[in-house]
Amino acid sequence: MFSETSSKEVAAAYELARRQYARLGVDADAALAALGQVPISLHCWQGDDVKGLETRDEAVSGGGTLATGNYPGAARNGTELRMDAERAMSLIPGELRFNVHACYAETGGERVDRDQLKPEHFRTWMDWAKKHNLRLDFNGTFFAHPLANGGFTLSDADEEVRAFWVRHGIASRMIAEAMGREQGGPCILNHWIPDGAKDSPIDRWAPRQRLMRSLDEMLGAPVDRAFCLDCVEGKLFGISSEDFVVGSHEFYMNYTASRRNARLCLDMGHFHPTETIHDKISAVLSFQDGLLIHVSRGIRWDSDHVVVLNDDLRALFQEIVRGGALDRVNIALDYFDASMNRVGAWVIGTRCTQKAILAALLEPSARLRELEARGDMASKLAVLEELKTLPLGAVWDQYCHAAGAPVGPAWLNAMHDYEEAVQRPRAKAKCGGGCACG
Ligand code: RNT
Ligand code: ZN
Repeated sequence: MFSETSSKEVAAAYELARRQYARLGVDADAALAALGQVPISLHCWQGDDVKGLETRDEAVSGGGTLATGNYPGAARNGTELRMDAERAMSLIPGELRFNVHACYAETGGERVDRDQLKPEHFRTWMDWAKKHNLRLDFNGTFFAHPLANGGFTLSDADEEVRAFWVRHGIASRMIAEAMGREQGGPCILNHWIPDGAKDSPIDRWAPRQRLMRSLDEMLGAPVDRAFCLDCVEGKLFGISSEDFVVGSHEFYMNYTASRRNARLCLDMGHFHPTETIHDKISAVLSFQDGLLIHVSRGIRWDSDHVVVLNDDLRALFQEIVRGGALDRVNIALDYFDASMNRVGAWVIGTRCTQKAILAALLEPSARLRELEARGDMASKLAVLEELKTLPLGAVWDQYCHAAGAPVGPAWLNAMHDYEEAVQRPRAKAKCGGGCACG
């Protein structure tokens, strides 16, 4: 058991911290208010290791997405998934959105293929979101399907396969539009496709031409952009697409810049292993209106480890905050770890993302810019170093406390109780209900 921090303790530590930040010209109250305006989109797929809710007999490929680990207690159906997400969200302060993938459709046992999906198959998600005052985001699922097993979807040479996935893309857009309409604001719809080749394809050209055509068809379908905000996510490589990915970063950079009907999504794990995305923010936003960020953590490859407060994450939000671009980025989590309690994984990654944003908001960026412009590099560096040891934690605790979320590690008590009462018993039962196994 981790003991709770008293309100008095939180307030006293915050008061001291506030004064320390003020000495550097930082208004901690303003930073907290700004953090409260930044929604983070929680991804449904951490709760069940990207399995989805479809029933199928065929073996399907995850298209390079791979959750490893077998910690007990993963959600086995939509009801459990929502329940777990609720538990996680109760342990996180601030505004949250919820990100649903098309393979989490609930069709009441009926087999509905991906190109036939309709808003009604996400009715439960939409009602749940409304009840919990959450806005939804959405994703087409272009993997884990027999027609994706060949390694290609929107760029497949087989016209039937390509057309199927275009229909799926359009169906996803209609669903996102319906979600957006219902919530009175845009649903961020991300399209990621796994298409690529394991080994040196002779023809890298034709698949890219086909992808371009498919995207034009998909994104040309009449959908109200006030409610459905399309994004496209590039990647460097995946398992089984080590040599060639059709939808590479450069492909989508050029696609979004020339067509202007979709935004770019930058996933922190989708570049060369030592390449980070913070330097790309100002480059992209100099030309484009907005950007979707997939907050993730790769270790040696696109491993989608649970996000922690590391230098990459801090640098990313420093760039966004220094550029005054918080309102031009959408922040969505994208990782999946099956080797730990999934509620814990959600909470850790979300709270760390918020901490990184807070750390960036607690920088005296105007003063730092001025020091740099004056050529006073020693002062700039010294202030940056001073900031590293200022009490970020005390300001964060104040944020949690004010939002009614647990302070410090006390949230782990709730996670453990939930694991004992709800998640562990799942490992003993064959099924959580809602399926045909009886
Ligand atoms: C895969 C992409 C993609 C997925 C989700 C599940 O490499 O990052 O965003 O992780 O759509
Ligand atoms: Zn991603």
